[in-house]
Amino acid sequence: MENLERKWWKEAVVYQIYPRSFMDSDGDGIGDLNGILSKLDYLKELGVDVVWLSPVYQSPNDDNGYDISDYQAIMQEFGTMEDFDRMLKGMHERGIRLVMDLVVNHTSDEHPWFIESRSSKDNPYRDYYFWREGKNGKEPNNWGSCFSGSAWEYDKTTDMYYLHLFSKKQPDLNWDNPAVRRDIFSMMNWWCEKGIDGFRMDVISMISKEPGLPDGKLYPGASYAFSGCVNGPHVHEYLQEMNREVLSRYDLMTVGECSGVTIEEAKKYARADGKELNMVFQFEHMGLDDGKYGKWTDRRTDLQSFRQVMSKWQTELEGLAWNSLFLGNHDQPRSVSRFGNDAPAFREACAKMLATCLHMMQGTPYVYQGEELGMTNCPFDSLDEIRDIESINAFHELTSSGAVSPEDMMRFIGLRGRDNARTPMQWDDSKNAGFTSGTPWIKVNPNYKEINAAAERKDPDSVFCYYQKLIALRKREAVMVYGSYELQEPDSESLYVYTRTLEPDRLLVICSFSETETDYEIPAEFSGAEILIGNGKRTSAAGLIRLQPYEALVLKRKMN
Ligand code: TEU
Repeated sequence: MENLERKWWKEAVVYQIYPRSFMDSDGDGIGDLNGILSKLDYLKELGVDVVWLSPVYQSPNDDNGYDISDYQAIMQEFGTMEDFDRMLKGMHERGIRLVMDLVVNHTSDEHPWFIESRSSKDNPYRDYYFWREGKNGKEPNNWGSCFSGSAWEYDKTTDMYYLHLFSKKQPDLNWDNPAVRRDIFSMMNWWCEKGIDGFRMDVISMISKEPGLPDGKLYPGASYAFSGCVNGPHVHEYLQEMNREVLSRYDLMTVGECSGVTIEEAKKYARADGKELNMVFQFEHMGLDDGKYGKWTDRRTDLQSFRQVMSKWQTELEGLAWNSLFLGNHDQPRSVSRFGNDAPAFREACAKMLATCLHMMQGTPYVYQGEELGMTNCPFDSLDEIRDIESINAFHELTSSGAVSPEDMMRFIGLRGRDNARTPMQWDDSKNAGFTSGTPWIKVNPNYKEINAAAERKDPDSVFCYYQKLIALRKREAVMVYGSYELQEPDSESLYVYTRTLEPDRLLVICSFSETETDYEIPAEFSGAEILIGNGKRTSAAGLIRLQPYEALVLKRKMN
């Protein structure tokens, strides 16, 4: 089977760092590169193989670095290029590879390309972006921005509009222009020559726009339509070109952030023949708790649909493309709060159970900073505590139209807002959780006295030590990486059970999503089998067992 081909990036565990919130070395309240350098031994101790670093390039920070004004310079708040080189060296010395965030669907409006582009209609950079005339005194089409409002901004210099699928300070690059592709590929080669080990590609599924930029379907009551700019007509062609011009020249790990990706599309982006990317982030399991106003709701993901979606991706990509496994990142709420139960009585068991459920699947697992501590969502008391442009814009849009009350909206932001993942990393129980000696740029989660790295590193029963074991296990057990997945108990109301098989090894993974005890009959073939890992006190498992709330248990047997 093709995906059984051994690759380092299949065997790796990736750790995502959101630099603004990881560690501040100079007391300005903002995390930085020297802060990361000072914590590399922590990452080594955890055992991760790869760091994915969210953007550290020069940026006016309208969207915390996802709006880049210079791709080849480091954001001043984060340090200098020398700091970067030292950090990269420090990672490599510890056997950790570095994957950089590549944000090339758009630039900042302060990028020199855009400054040129907006200056006149005949500027050589004009076609680096999408400029269109207004229609009847309105925007050129009905597309909405992912961050609320229209996707078009009027610019009086030339009396035309430019496209921005995200904030108006993030104009979309025109990938149909060969000069844009050439400049991006040359910038990527420059980073590769520096010795980085890969790219996580921001909204790469959105780079190719439908010719003519046609209106989208407008739903009743909505002011703007979905642009439909995902998996556009030339996206695969452009990625294959990128692969030829850049990726194939180095030994890299590449992962495309592909909102709106279907299984069929994922098979193209991440095809085992390696013509495009190694893997994609798909978002189907991230949308199961959406409601009428998208993510702004208090709906929760139910086990049935979660299991069905995860299983579909597990089985349908098998042998054809490779999965990325994640339950959280800098855009999502904390996984233990969202998919589990962060009440003190359950939090630790639940964080360990979710980690087991994810890391035992086929694909490359991602740990988002603090997830290895079981960090939770943050109680935000008012809009002034929110820093995220998406949440702030959505608050104004949905409350001013009367669609959602301010109280409900704050509650939804508390459940689903991106800032939940962006509160400072909780290092210890000293002031500001040991993140900064200054004033943190965003609220510190008040639970840092109980939940922090210093305490967990000392406690063998902690979430941190459990992650350590899980990561170490992956190095020893090829079946965790390459085994094929098969769902068991598809109708169970509280258990997610599956097997992994790579002859002669077979694993049975049992995860309870219930806050009460659940009885389960271990299948005969696994009765009495070795316990590989589990979050309970159990030393053996045979016949009928009573699972504790949120128990996880992995059994291993040898086939004859
Ligand atoms: O996110 C892409 C994306 O689709 C987001 O709109 C995401 O769905 C949303 O944040 C979830 O609510 C990427 C980055 O990860 C994000 O941080 C950036 O803001 C965005 O692109 C623009 O660069």
